[in-house]
Amino acid sequence: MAILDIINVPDPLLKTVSDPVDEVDDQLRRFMDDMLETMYAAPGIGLAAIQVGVAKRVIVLDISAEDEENTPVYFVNPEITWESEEMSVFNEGCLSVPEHYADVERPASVKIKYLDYHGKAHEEKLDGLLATCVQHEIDHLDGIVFIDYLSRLKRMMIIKKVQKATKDSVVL
Ligand code: GNR
Ligand code: NI
Repeated sequence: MAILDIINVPDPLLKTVSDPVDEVDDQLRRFMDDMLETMYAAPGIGLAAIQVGVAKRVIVLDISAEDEENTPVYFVNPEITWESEEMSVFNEGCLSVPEHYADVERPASVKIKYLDYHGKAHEEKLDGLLATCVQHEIDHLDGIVFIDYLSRLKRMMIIKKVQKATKDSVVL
């Protein structure tokens, strides 16, 4: 297992549309294990492969509370097959936009089709935080970061602050 480096905005890789996975094999499972370890270490509740620089349609999530047992979930080639008309607003953050949060409105429930850790196909309806988080992660697979939903001015301000914070944290 390994902790991988997470890239930040405005890294152009975050605009990449990731490629579907052909086969869920041991090599991919090892990569998903590394993604999960990286997500827990960050700490975060979700991670898309492109955030560690790999343009594959893979996401990992764990929305369990700190005092609960870990419940990792893996989604390979996830596709939204249905969205509720009902919307919900959530104050989102992103490991690639450290220390910045903003309200984002998304469908409150979605149905998604995906392959699991073993390559088995599923289709499930998700609500609440899980629905929000999966949509945030699938956006990453399509090159979209939550700040893309904000005004250009707000987005530019956040990107500048993230750039400055990352520069300041470099120990010379
Ligand atoms: O850790 C994360 N928290 C979070 C909070 C609200 C909505 C979405 C998220 S996902 C984020 C981790 C991340 O950047 N995933 O891409
Ligand atoms: Ni994110």
